[in-house]
Amino acid sequence: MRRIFLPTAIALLGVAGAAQAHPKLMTASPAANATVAKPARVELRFSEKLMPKFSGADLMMIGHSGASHAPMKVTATAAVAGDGNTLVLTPKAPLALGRYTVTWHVVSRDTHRVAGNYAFAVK
Ligand SMILES: [Cu+2]
Repeated sequence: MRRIFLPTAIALLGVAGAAQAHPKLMTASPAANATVAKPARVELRFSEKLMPKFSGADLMMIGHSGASHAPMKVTATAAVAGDGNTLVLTPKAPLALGRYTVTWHVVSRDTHRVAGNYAFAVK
């Protein structure tokens, strides 16, 4: 029975996916692979309104002084800004010199989940 209905379900999902837009990362600050002076926050602006409850990001330090190390989580709070489209990650303390990764996940109001990650450096 399952085998008969599964293709139909997949076809329906395909149609729903095409009709509604997935949230797309439009701009990031710091930008991917950028080297910046101590940023006060990380801002990720998406093409769709986000559901704050299901959207977040982690900031990891992955190296400094020219050497890599095991990812160390940076204490930070993630929140969706007033525009509804921007995920803001605010570190508790200023970021030390080094290399970082941002790993984000967002769910748009039409319930589509998208995730990604990128790296930047603080000089
Ligand atoms: Cu470090």
